Amino acid sequence: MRKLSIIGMPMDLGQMRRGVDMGPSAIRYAGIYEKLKMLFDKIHDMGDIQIGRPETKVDAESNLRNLELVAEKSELLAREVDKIIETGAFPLVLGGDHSIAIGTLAGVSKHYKNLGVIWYDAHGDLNTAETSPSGNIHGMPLAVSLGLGHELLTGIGGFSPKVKPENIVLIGIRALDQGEKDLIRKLGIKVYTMHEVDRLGMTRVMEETISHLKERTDGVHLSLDLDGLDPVDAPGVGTPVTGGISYRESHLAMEMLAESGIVTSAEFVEVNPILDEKNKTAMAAVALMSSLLGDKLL
Ligand code: 4U7
Ligand code: MN
Ligand code: MN
Ligand code: MN
Repeated sequence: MRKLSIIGMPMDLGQMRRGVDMGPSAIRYAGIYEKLKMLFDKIHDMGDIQIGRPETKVDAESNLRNLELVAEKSELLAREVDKIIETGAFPLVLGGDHSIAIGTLAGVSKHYKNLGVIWYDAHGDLNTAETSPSGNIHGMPLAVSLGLGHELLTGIGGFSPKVKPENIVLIGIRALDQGEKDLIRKLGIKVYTMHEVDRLGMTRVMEETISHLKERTDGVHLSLDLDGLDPVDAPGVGTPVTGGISYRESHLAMEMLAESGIVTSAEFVEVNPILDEKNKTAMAAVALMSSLLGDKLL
């Protein structure tokens, strides 16, 4: 029996723009249940993790915004994702800003010795407190999952690291900070920037990504930041960067992942309905989810 569990993580503590906490609600409103129900025998929408939202507090020592709350709430998400996998369902997490990936990956990676991660994003999200220009934790989740960063974050779930550098593939990248570039070179992380997407085409990018991960991983998590798409197709995001992946290319990527059967969990993050145009970005997210989970045009 094919089961899906949906969980909302309405957390906006990892960055400074309000509104991304309404992401799960906007994605549900875009028809997630209707679109996905024919693809599964059973869908369980678990609702949202309770976040609450006191005013922002900057950690005096590390300069990280909302450090303690992000850590506390990530722990809750990790536990829920862990439980979903134990029930045999596919976990689909709705963000929230990208700091939620810290919790998702903590929950998922408990179940895989060699978890693969596809990071579909304009950004690398590979900053630490030392390299971050902003102090915003949504620019750090991939570094945290590699075991780099504040121990309150890397220690979530009780173990670290969650993922090995050779099991990560970044796609759609076009805005890296210097510290992120240095880290990518140092660890030899596989990155398809927009240059490679343009040059090779999305077909080849996905063929290479899939064969790379198939060889070495026992499960693959897709972390899809809607700002990986071009702002024309996904305007409702907090940190848009022009020159992104198109809606059609993104569908192709999801369809190829569906065909490969390698993806074992997913999250769709950074949908900000306040900045959106008539819920366009949430609707794109739902359409991409349905391609990823096996919907076909014919
Ligand atoms: B997102 C940034 F400096 N790199 O660290 C930072 F440009 O989850 C942006 O990908 C991070 O949207 C963007 O603050 C995080 C900045
Ligand atoms: Mn991004
Ligand atoms: Mn991101
Ligand atoms: Mn963003």
